[in-house]
Amino acid sequence: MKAYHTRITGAVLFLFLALQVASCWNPFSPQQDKPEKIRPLAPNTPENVLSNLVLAYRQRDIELYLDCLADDFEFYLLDEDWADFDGDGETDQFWGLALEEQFTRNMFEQAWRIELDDFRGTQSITDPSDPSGKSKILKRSFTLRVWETEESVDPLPAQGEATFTLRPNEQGIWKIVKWVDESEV
Ligand SMILES: [Ca+2]
Repeated sequence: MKAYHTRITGAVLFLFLALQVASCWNPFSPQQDKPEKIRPLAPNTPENVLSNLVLAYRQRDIELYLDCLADDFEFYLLDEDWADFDGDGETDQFWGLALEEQFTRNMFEQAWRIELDDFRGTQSITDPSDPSGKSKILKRSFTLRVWETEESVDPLPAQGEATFTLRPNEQGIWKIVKWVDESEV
């Protein structure tokens, strides 16, 4: 599990697995450390959507989080993180929106404290694989810290790089269609 602790994937998965077996968890615990609500930005640029993604983490707002993701969203894992996440007996190199929602909802609902710094980086290029020429690829680095419980002295740190592909719809609303974990191992 050690490698898991260095990346966003790991923090999410570790919490998901650890809390699945924690039978004493109280879903109505008022002790979670939640910040005040801030309004999200209009999702009319790729950069605004990534800002909203960070805000969703900070506010544990699963609805805002899902608003940032396209219906055909895919999260691609590092090779060493490949595993059978959906239990069909086949190793998965990525997962889709349903598992992303499950893992993230679990973390938002159960972690004691979540801190995600602003993404670092400004690169934005046109996605050469999109025949419409509209999709953009943004590479960013991030630092996430997750405390599992109030008693957790040290957070589960996740630092790394991610490449996001975003696509606008006909109304000019941007969503993330692909998130590739590019973290150094
Ligand atoms: Ca599978």
